[in-house]
Amino acid sequence: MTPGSGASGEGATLDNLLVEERAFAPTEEFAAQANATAALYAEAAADREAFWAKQAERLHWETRWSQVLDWTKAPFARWFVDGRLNVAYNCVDRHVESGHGDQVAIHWEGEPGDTRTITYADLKREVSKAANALAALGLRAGDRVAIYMPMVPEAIVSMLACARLGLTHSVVFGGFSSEALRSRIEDAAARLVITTDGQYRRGKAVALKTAVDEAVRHTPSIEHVLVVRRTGTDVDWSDGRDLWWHDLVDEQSEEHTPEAFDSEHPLFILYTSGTTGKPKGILHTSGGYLTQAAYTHYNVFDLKPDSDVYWCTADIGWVTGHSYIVYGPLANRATQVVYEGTPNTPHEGRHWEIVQKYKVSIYYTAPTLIRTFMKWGTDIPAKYDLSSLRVLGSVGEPINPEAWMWYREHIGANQCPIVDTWWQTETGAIMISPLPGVTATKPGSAMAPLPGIGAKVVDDSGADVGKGGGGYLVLDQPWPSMLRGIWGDEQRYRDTYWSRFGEQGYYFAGDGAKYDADGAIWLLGRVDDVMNVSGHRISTTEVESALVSHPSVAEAAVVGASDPTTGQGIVAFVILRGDAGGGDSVAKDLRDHVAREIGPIAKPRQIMVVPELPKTRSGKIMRRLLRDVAENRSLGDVTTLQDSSVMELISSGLQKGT
Ligand code: 6R9
Repeated sequence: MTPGSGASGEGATLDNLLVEERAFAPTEEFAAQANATAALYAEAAADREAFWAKQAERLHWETRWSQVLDWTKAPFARWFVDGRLNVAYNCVDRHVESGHGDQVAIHWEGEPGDTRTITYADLKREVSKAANALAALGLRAGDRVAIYMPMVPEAIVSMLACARLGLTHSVVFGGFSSEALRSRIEDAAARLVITTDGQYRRGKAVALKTAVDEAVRHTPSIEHVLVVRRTGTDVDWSDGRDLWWHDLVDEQSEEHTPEAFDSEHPLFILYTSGTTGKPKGILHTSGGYLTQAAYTHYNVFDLKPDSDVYWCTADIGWVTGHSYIVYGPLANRATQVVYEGTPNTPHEGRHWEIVQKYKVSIYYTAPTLIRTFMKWGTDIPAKYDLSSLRVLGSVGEPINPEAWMWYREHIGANQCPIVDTWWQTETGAIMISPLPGVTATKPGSAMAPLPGIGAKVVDDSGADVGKGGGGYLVLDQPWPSMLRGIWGDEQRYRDTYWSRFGEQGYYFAGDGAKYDADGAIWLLGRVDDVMNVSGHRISTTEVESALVSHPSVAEAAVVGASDPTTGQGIVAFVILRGDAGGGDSVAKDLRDHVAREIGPIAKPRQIMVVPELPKTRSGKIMRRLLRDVAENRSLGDVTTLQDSSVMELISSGLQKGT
């Protein structure tokens, strides 16, 4: 945390921050058909454990639990104690057994335009064959498997095959380097890596297996590399170690009997880049995780398995892909679109073309992409028939009210409820979100904890700040899909999440938040993104929202740079819209605009017009690097940047005096 980031602390908060008077009540029509009702809140409040037990009933349990929650060894939770289930059976087989084998599970759209239609019966055959193949390699329940693949159906099949056998998967995003893969394989001591020969990126086939070859040279725990042929790219081959998917998996039997595992059996490890040090292997288990993934997916997206076409644009390399492409939707028998490629390949209307083609009704994406769509222009979505859409979702960072309104108007035709869903890799599933059909939404607010979830905003001492107050977001009750630890590092788990408010026993999420006058929750970004200017706390998000609300600005990133007078000074990096003029007057206009929107205290000290912003592969702006630029330092570690040339572009542009 930066000095003085005590989010509630001494400095006066600005009264006019985030004054948002627009609210959108659900339509009667939507409410009448909604899965969720207001009664859920009361039910969960009356008896939380009974409420979660009821949610767990949506799954098939081989053996029922004897106890809903064991929290006696806090912060290590056990949910649905002694219950036994098979996660893959719940996501696949039971839908076939209930007569839905012919329902499409996945409409897969490859980047080059090739497609595959996979029904639940197909999925059952594919997962069974893959499970037989992994078992034939000698893998046994509890072993770890690394999955390093683009968004091909075999990636999902691989995850489910692991779940079916009780193997713990560790999916590593296909855009990560071989070094990132190596350190993750090593940390988890994985025995197998599943990969592809290559992957498509912006219309080009690029090698992927080469990165695996490099990584496994240093990871003796790996016995085999299983390779799916995707691009036809030439690969080096290590006989005995390397195996083609089509040789090994295709010849397997389509029959495989799933075994039930303990509710707390490890399902997956997913590494998150901590702010410092080595990535944390976040551990999730089976019964509680699947219960909350399914419950939230059903209620937050209002999923109707018989009629909806759902599309989550995330990659399976991120937690959103785990919970809202694989486990939640498949547990709920969704029909979904899975898209392999980038949103502007081969053209900037690709997403809307896909929505039109498959009549997508639920669309879940990230604010960074929404702002990119804004930058590309409203005429692009306007060319497509988006009338099938009925629910829109957002995840990953606070969504600026401006982007929220654009999403509502230009994608949702002012008809669709928008669910801004706050959660983390660590929480496993959505925690704070409106319920469509129930909640009146405010643009930019995630609104309230879901039924069954306890979240609040507290000050430094752990006291609830109350309406109108700001501070730290904490989770004050254990939840079924909570992380069960950091792989191999119990102490780091305690230190990172449970020591900050140890006395109260709260989980520290690392996000700043505030309640508005009505008690709605507004996420303000990570606490290390909260600036302190002359004793006033100002969130980078709030200034960014103000900037983006100016007609000339397409995207903005704000950092607090150290300042001898004010502690921190606000430095803004902005990308202008195509039709906006540059020049000195723009910087002045924008500074005045922010002063008008928020208050003179929030006026950026400096505005830098840049062609691009540095982002991680999951689309988060790397403020750390911008802070380096703002403070005239040499750049820190750039290895997690999606595109490492961005920083050169920014620096060279600034030297030219733009
Ligand atoms: C699901 C995911 C978690 C961090 C989290 C917060 C930010 C996610 C948000 C949001 C505001 C939302 N975040 N959703 N902030 N509003 N709706 O993104 O997981 O990659 O672990 O990131 O992302 O800062 O702490 P993960």
